[in-house]
Amino acid sequence: MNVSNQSDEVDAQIPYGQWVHVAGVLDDATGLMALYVNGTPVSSHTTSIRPYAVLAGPEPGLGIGGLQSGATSLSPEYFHGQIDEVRISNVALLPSQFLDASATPAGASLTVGSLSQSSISIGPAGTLNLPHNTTPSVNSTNALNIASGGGLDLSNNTLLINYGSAPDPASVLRSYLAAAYDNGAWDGWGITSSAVTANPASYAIGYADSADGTSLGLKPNTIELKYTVIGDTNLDGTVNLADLLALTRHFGQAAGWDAGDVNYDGTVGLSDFLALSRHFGQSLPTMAAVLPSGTGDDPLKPLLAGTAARRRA
Ligand SMILES: [Ca+2]
Ligand SMILES: [Ca+2]
Repeated sequence: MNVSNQSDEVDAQIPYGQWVHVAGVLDDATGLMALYVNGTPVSSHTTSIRPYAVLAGPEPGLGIGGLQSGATSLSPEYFHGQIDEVRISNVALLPSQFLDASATPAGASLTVGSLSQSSISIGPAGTLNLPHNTTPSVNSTNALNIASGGGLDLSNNTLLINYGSAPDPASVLRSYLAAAYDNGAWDGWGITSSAVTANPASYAIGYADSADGTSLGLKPNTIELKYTVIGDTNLDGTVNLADLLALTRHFGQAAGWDAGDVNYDGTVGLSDFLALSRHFGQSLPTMAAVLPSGTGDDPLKPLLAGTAARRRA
């Protein structure tokens, strides 16, 4: 809209239920006004209209997600959905420029309700966050790549990686978890969890690989990443004899979480045994409330008690 209240517009429809990249361009020199969806021009024409004011002051002449006067009763027209990573440029960019991933601002962060993507790639300054859910969500992808410095916050949710005929990514995923784990602090980059960070003494993100055995109940070529109790090697939510046996079978060997490496250093050792035994008998929060905390207990006491209980059964 210009100073004489004349206006012009370009329109396009966008699909429901998915993220799209929308770019609007007005070239002051030529008057070309264009709208791009995911980098493809969808609507354009040449206009003589120019914005009536600079982008400053009480009426800056720019609204994103609603009309400038959207807060008033005159035009309560808000965008019904989520908007993220808004950028404004002082020149009319070409698609190759506004789609340049390297131009993504540092610290870009995206929160999504759930994930079902063919692949997930997170840049060195990006974070992708799943919300904490009362009933944890089960998400899926075929490939996960996180650049050093980036983060995927699973919170208390599950992610299935169906890697198909691609190389088994277990060791790469372990490196992402080791980076986030940071020797127990859970303050690093990689596969993170705000739920674990809130209580790193009790919980962790465990992972199980279908390649490690059918007892894990996974589809072939699948790795499950799951928020659970430290020591729950088979990801059933409880640390019990099955987990202890998996660990003792692989003691001293190079192995993953599902074989007892619960500190992500790639081998099953004494520190893994002590961590598991500290949490023996414990379950995820719904049951944890009625079970005594193992923190600070003699590691063998709950371990032996649990073993005895299993024998009676
Ligand atoms: Ca278990
Ligand atoms: Ca270990």
